[in-house]
Amino acid sequence: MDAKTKKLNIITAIVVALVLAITALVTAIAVSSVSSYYIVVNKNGGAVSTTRTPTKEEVEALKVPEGVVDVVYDTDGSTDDLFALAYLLASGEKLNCKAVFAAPFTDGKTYLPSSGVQKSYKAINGVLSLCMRYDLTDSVYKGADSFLPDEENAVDSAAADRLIELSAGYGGDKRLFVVCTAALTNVASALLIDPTLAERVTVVWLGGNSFNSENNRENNTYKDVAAARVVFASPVPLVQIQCDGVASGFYMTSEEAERSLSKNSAINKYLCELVRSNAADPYEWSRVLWDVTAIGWVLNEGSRFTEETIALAPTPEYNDKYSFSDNAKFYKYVYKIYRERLLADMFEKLNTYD
Ligand SMILES: [Ca+2]
Repeated sequence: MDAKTKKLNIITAIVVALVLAITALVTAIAVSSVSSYYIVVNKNGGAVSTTRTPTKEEVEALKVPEGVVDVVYDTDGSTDDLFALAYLLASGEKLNCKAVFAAPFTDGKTYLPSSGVQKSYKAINGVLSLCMRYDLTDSVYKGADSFLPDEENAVDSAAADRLIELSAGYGGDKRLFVVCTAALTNVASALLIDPTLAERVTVVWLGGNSFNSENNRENNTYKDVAAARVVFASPVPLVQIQCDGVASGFYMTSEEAERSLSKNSAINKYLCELVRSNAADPYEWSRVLWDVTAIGWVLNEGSRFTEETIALAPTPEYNDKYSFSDNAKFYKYVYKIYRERLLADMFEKLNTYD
């Protein structure tokens, strides 16, 4: 073999090696981009996969926001909501609370959504007062006094109107974050009144159960399935923190509350008393602070509190299951909560109140 042939062989070998390496790399990227967006559901409604990938804009809109962001909080004022509200208001380094919306609910003592919204409104104002956030007194709005009648008609309310009004200055990279830890009635109504709202806000919702739960019969879902369906079908960027199987791991014991809420402030005393008085029996040592996880997500820079993934959005069905379609939008769901880290941040923030 002469020197020229030897050189040619070496060049050929390098080119072949490069082509093989590039092929392997392209295949790896293709495989990872496909498998990243699979959803596999064992129990709660079926399974779906897709070869579509989200656009850059979709991925950006679903990211935990960087820097200080404006938020509104839509809440039904139960015990965990009030922890979440006090935590949100103490997170001013990151979250600028523009408004709080009272959401409708019903339970064993509250038979009508219209009564529920009044109770939510009262509970929100009680926490604002204990947190001495009198600057927000005029920023609390009552939501819908009934759940959606169907998927086409909104229930008008001061909250829905205010959300649309507030969203005017947002869009593109600067979104208004709508954190909802209740039935999605107010958010869905605002989207039905003004579908362009989807271009200006990102919705973070605590609701629905995990895909491997037996069913999707979860309080924030089944009270207003129509509202959930409107929001999941809308192009609005959506982050779901699922309840059973995900947020259910974010529990706090009474002992942890008593020991860690060490500052003797009015809000800490109130929250501790709520935990004590809501315990059904003396052996109810812990309670789940579901709604705090939704505030945790907006504070989740560097994935310090939650782990999440982009997937095809499911559709909440009226039969308490999810269904799936390859045509669905991409959304984000949380599959893991770092309990101690989130609890520690919440306790530290709550201990800043005088
Ligand atoms: Ca709630």
